[in-house]
Amino acid sequence: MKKLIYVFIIMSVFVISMTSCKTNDAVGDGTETPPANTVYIYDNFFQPATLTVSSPNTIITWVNKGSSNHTVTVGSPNASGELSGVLQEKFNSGTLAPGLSFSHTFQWEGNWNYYCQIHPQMRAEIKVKF
Ligand SMILES: [Cu+2]
Repeated sequence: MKKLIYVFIIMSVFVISMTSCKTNDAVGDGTETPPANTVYIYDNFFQPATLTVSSPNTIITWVNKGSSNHTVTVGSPNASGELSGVLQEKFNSGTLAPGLSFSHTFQWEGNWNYYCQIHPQMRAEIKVKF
């Protein structure tokens, strides 16, 4: 009987610690809708994946809502053919720690692909059409 009680206590502690892990999440859960002209960075995707800009000099802000470092880097990691338009819009946030943000002003029309240098599978796009 004593053994059973110990097992119950250990299991309770385990369940409680699992639960607190879930609630100990100060970062976004990926379900929040970003405000206008804002992209949320999660682990490991951009939200929204495609953002459309329709007026010149629009400032887009990326906010790292994840728990890992990320970057916002124009271009595509392994498709050199897609880099032709990047002469106009150049941006690279460098390493963005959780909670940090980065902004870029778009002045040129185009479909600007970008990705995360730390997680090259993270890709998204800003579509600029005036
Ligand atoms: Cu990343």
